[in-house]
Amino acid sequence: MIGVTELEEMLENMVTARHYEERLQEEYLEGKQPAFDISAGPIPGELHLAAGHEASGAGVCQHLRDDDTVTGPHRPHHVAIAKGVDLKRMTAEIFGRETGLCKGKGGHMHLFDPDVNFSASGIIAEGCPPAVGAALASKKRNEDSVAVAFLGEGAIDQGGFLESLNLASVHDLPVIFVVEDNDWAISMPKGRVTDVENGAQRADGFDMPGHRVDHDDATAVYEAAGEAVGRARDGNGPTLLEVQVHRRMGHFMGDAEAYRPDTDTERAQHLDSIDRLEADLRATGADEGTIEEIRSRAKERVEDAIEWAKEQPEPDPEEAYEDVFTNPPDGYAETLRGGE
Ligand SMILES: Cc1ncc(C[n+]2csc(CCOP(=O)(O)OP(=O)(O)O)c2C)c(N)n1
Ligand SMILES: [Mg+2]
Repeated sequence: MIGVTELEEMLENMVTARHYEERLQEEYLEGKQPAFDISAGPIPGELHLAAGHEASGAGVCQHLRDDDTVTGPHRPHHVAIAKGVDLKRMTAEIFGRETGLCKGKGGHMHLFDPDVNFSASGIIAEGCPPAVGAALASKKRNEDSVAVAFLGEGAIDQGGFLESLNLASVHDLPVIFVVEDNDWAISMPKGRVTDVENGAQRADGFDMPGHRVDHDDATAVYEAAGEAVGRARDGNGPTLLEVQVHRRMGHFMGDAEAYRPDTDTERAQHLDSIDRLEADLRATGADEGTIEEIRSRAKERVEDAIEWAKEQPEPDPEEAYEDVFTNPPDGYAETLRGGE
């Protein structure tokens, strides 16, 4: 049974993520109009927001420690926040600043924070093999840390995902695969590309438990993830979880969503996991003051991170040639510069 502290912590992670993304949205649009110049403004490049996905990140990560590994999806902010990634350095990364998690070279999809073992990638299902690798390392070292890979329902037909399920199962590895089902892969509805309605059924072919949480209910995710993480930590192998979430916004900022029926967008905006979690918290006797305190603490943290990030220096363009390879041969940066 979930405790009040866990409910409060999950709510704080979720409202932090929601407010963070609302603020990123405002910052992102600055200078992009009228022709939507994607490279203009304080946040250059693409931006994929995860409003409506918060329950999955918060419910799963509530069970994790810093030494557990998480590989995030291409809309990574809610998971990163729940895993405890440094919010200031993550924001600096999104704003392309030198003090960002990846020195401003990764952008919002490529976050890497070794202090809490978090990474994310713009390549869908890419996080599955590294999560399996982290779980294998944990097992070989006789540790009880676990690994979690987050991916979207549109990525469950990728070879990397299916191969990862097989390796995880055959070696009984402490890894959990979390599929965030928001019904869409960009403009592609799930039913047109995937044979199963319930993605957790993919587990059946790999002899591992598969469980689907039908509503984006953080408490239900917490319960399901508790079982999966406990099983992995106790040395009993992998689990596949699928969580129904909702895409409250376009696939990325600037997506006109002409392919999406209005009723679907309205439905997603109506089903709010944050309201639902607040109701769960009230049911425990929590007063409005406690909820208000959580909300204002989250907002303050977000504002501080954004203000700090915007004051950070931009990287020297010459730096683009550094950190491209691991253990590079001498002089490689000069070769990339054109051999001068
Ligand atoms: C291997 C690979 N193929 C294609 C893409 C282009 N792409 C980016 S996001 C996306 C759809 C992802 O859908 P889903 O996995 O359901 O995640 P969601 O965006 O809905 O959260 C695609 C096809 C990619 N990034 N990586
Ligand atoms: Mg999707």
